[in-house]
Amino acid sequence: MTNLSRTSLAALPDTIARPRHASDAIRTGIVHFGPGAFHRAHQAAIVDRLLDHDPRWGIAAVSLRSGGTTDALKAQDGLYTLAVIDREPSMRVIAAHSDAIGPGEGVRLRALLASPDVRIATSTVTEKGYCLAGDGSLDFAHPDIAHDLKRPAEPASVIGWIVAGLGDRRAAGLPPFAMLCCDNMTGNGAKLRAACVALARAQDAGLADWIAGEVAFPDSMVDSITPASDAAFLAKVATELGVEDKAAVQRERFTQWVLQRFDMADGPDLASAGVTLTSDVRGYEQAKLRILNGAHSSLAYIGLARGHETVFDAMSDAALEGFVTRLVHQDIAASLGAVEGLDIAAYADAVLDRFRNPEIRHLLAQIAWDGSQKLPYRLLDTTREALDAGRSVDRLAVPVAAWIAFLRRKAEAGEKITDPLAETLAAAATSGDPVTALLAVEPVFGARLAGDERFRGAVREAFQHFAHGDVAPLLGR
Ligand code: CS2
Repeated sequence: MTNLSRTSLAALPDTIARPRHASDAIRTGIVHFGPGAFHRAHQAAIVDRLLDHDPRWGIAAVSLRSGGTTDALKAQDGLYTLAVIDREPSMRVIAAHSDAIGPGEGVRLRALLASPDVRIATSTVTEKGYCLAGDGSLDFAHPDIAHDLKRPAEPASVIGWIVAGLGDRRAAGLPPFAMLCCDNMTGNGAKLRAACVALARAQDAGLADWIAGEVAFPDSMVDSITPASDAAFLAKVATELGVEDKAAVQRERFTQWVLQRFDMADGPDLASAGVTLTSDVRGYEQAKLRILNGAHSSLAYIGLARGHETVFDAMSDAALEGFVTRLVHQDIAASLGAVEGLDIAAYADAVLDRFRNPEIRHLLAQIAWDGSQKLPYRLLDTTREALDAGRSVDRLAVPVAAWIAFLRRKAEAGEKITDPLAETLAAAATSGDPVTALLAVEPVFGARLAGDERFRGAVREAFQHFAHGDVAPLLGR
């Protein structure tokens, strides 16, 4: 079967929506680190709309680690299919990528980051990709950061690349690019700024000051449920298109990008493509992380213990659905202050409703990845604030205990999990007292939670239920 490409585009069936803009007019204005499924389904789909009326913002997709996606994009002239999975499914070809840079193409990446046409860089490298320590600051003990300090001209980390790129621009007298972090972290822009300034400071104080003073790192909230593209999905796309598409992605219809307003003379009109620009994104960011992602991780760890496979399956388990609904409305909502323009209860209901979409097969196992990186933002900040305010943590302890039980099951079965702390977690989970050993993992729980007797007691008690396969009483809370 031939590939999707500019040549095969014309022969696609009429049911597949084609790009509205002429791809030969597109110039590269954005460099994106981490062109995984989420980026291709979310940001690139929005930029594709922007390109309809402004050709300056084509995206160069950069993969620092594995070349699978960038190779597919190169072979397909940057084109791929976005399938919106809904009661009325639809498919559309996205043509937002004007370039693709894989591992080993550092010279080209360096040149691109220094191009005057490139005025924005963006990233979706997942939480662990930023090499942050438990307190959210740059982890100088991380092997990639240690490497970047020794060889700043050939960085390994995304932080190293951003700093090198900004350093070249400063040396050339060019204005910096704006750096937009699009990962699920509280204060994502501020964290990325602090990390870049810290790395630069260790190399060149002048560059660190310039980055701190001149570079925009707006915070953002990104949202769209994007299940991984499995073989069955890719086969379905090939059947619909009549050509093969190795970079196809699927997502729900709902999509949202709330971005802190930043100054850029003659910049892109992102609002015209559907981005919400606001002066204060923190409230949205926190509500989304704690409600949507907090509920997701809870469904994942508790749902896997109950033998479920997908988010839809877990939401069809009445006891679990009831538990998560109370967790979200009572415990998580109580931790959120008022957010201008957002009705928290209605937002929570809308999120839970999105989880009930029967067309979406979103694997709990996918959400369960990288728990050590996700839980702090998703559930543990909420828990710490509940303790500080004297509220109960009995329900909040349940997903934490479920995570510990998940780690123990996996370690006992000899299955390696996807998590940068996998080895530490497996050793703790199989120790004689897994709750104490896990709560002592400092980058995840920090001293405050690890030392709190109420929290420890609640997690210990909930964990016993998971260990004895007696989860039902917990879900009645
Ligand atoms: C999910 C997120 O995989 C996960 O951990 O919770 O990818 C979630 O689907 C997105 O943040 C939704 O916007």
